[in-house]
Order: sequence, then structure tokens, then C-alpha cells
Amino acid sequence: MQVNAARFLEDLHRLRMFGASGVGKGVVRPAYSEADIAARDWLAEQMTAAGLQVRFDPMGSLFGLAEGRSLLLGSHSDSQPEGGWLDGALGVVAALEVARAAQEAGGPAISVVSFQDEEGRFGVTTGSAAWAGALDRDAVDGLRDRDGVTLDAARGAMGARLGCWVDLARFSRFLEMHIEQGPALHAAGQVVGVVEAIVGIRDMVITFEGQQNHAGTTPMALRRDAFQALSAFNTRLNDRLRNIVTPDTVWTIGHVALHPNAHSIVPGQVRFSMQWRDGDAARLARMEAVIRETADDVAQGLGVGVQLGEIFAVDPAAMDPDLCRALEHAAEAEVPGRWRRMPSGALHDASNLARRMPTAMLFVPSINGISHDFAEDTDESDLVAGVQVLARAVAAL
Ligand code: HGY
Ligand code: MN
Ligand code: MN
Repeated sequence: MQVNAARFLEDLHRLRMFGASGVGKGVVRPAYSEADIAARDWLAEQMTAAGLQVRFDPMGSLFGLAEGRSLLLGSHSDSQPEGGWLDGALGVVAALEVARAAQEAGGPAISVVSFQDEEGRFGVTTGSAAWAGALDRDAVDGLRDRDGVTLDAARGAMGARLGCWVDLARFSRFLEMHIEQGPALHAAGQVVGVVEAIVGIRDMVITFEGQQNHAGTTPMALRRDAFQALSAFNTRLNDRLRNIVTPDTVWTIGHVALHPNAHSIVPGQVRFSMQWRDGDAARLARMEAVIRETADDVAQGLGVGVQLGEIFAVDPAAMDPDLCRALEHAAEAEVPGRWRRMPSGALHDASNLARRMPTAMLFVPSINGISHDFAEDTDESDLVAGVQVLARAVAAL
């Protein structure tokens, strides 16, 4: 099987024009945005041209279906609010290229997918979670983004494209190519990472309710300042987590909405995201207990109210050993000695798929380990080497 490197790179660059940020190669293509839907329409055309049958499922995930039972390859084409050109897009275009190369070589049959909302505008890996049964398909409608828009309203923008669910039994295995999004491969001068396991994640919204008041006349001792509650929570949490985390554990407060967010008003409310990740589900549960306890302590101490929202959870997922071996053999053949086994600290659609079929992932380096930023990039020679490893592994399967 021979991939066409020029065709692959050209398609990758064409995809990045949908929602191009104008800053470097960055993209702004969040789930269900105009740019996201236009990108999916363009991808659907490429799938049709490759002889695949196009189907959008009820979430808006786009499938290019081969006839009969097939391998499934792909990733996602939605982006973070400020995203790079490769996160997700690489895996979708690599899948398309390998499907075309396989057809030109006379087999095997390969289907392609671009899952919807991997980046979690409405939760965490929403499209693949609903498809694979990790999320209740009937309960997704009411999920809300950070501006309060419901998923049902947002996906309405996809209109008549939306069809019925694709039967999971059509697919024998799932392979996802992705950028590493971290520093390990780039720092080591390596070209390929074979993912052994993907970390688990917990994500919730916390709200502190204080008392909005005048910033000039309200004595410090009488204030119930929501920002001070967040500040105390963050400091105390970092201190209390120290005893239970490992150097690989991560936690992030990434979105903060302070109300009313004005210079001369003591803030009355703060609503913020609290996310934590680790490869060990038991540690994730211990962290949750500490987070809840710390939020309660801060609320009591400062006389503010606290609400803890629903938790979005994806458990740590091991990759399929046989598929990993196929990727390792292909990596050793294509880039001898320049690959490694590694965990993934980023979440992927593969986490949900691993519950339902043998699943594996392949990484290529991220320059300086940067991702979820317009500056995200990878050397084109590494992109091509990665897709060649993927094609070789697929041929061997
Ligand atoms: O956040 C993640 O790990 C993924 O990029 N959605
Ligand atoms: Mn991704
Ligand atoms: Mn991402």
C-alpha cells in the first residue's frame, strides 16, 4: 500500500482553511460552528470521491463508510476555541489518505470518521461518547455549552444532514493517528509514539455565590467576595493535592466567569471549570473527594455559597495489545529506533471506542510540545512518516 504524501499534505492544508484564525496556522472551528459544518461538508465530498458512503449521525459525527465490515480510522475535525491545525484534523485526513491508498492497492476495506465535539464544547468527547454508549444518547440534548446554548439547539445548525446512528458492528477495529500535544517525542528527536493507554478525566463546574457590593464602601471584613473564594480555593487545593498526586497527574482551572466582572464592584459570583486527569481511576476519585472538601471549607470560611455541578468522566483506557504490536512493527520498519511506547495525557475519541472494539493510537511529535494554541505545529516530514506507519500497520492487519 502506497500513500500519496503530496495528496495527504494538500488535503491537510485545505482543511485548515476552514476557520483559519489568521494567526500562524491556527484554526477556530468549534463544534457546530459555521466553519466546523463547512469543513465537514468538504470532508464529505472527499469521502464520496474516495468511493465511501457518507453518513452524518444524530450528533453530527461524519462517517465515510466502506461496504461490509471494515476497519475504522479517524479522529475529529472540530477545534478548541483557539486551536491548532492538526489536533484531530491530522487523524481524519490520514484516515482518508489510507482509505484511498488501500482502495488503490485492492484492499483492505477502510471506513473513515470525523467525530463531532471531541473538544468538549458540550462535555468531553461528546460525539464519540454518545455513539459508543459512554453517554446516554437520549440525554445529550440538554447539555449546555459555557454560554448556556443547548446541544440540541447547536446541532440544529446541521439541519437535514443529520441521519441515524451507524451500527458499531460494522467495524472490526479502530485506529486513530494524532499529534502528541506534549513535549516527549520532540525533545527526544523521535518520530512516532505508540500509545499504550489514555489517561482518565473528570471535569465539573464549580460556582461560589458571594454578595455583590460597592468596591469603595464595603469594608474588607464585611465582604463576601466570590473572587477571594476562588483564589483561596486554588491555593488550598494545590496544597492539599500534593500528598496524593504523581508527577503525571494534572489539574486545571481553565475557564472563569466572574460576575459582574467590573473594576468597582465586589464580585458576587464566580463560576469556573475544574478539570483533573490521571491514569489511575482510584486517584481520580481521591482527588474528587479533596476538591469537594476544599470547596466546602472555603465556602464556610468566607461565608459564601457553593454549588458543584455534574461531573463529566472518561475513565483511563488501555489500548489493544495486538494493535499496538502492529503499530510497533510498522514504526520499526519505517523509522527504525526513532519511536517509543508512551501514555497519552490528552483525551481522545479512542478512549470511548476502546470500550467497544480493539483500539489503538499513533502519535507524531508536536514542535516544542505546544497544542490547544494557534502555534501548534509538526514538521511535515514527521506527518508523512506517521501516515506511512499507519498505512503499513493497516496493510499488516
Ligand atoms: O482535552 C483534550 O485532551 C482533548 O484535546 N480534547
Ligand atoms: Mn484531538
Ligand atoms: Mn484537543
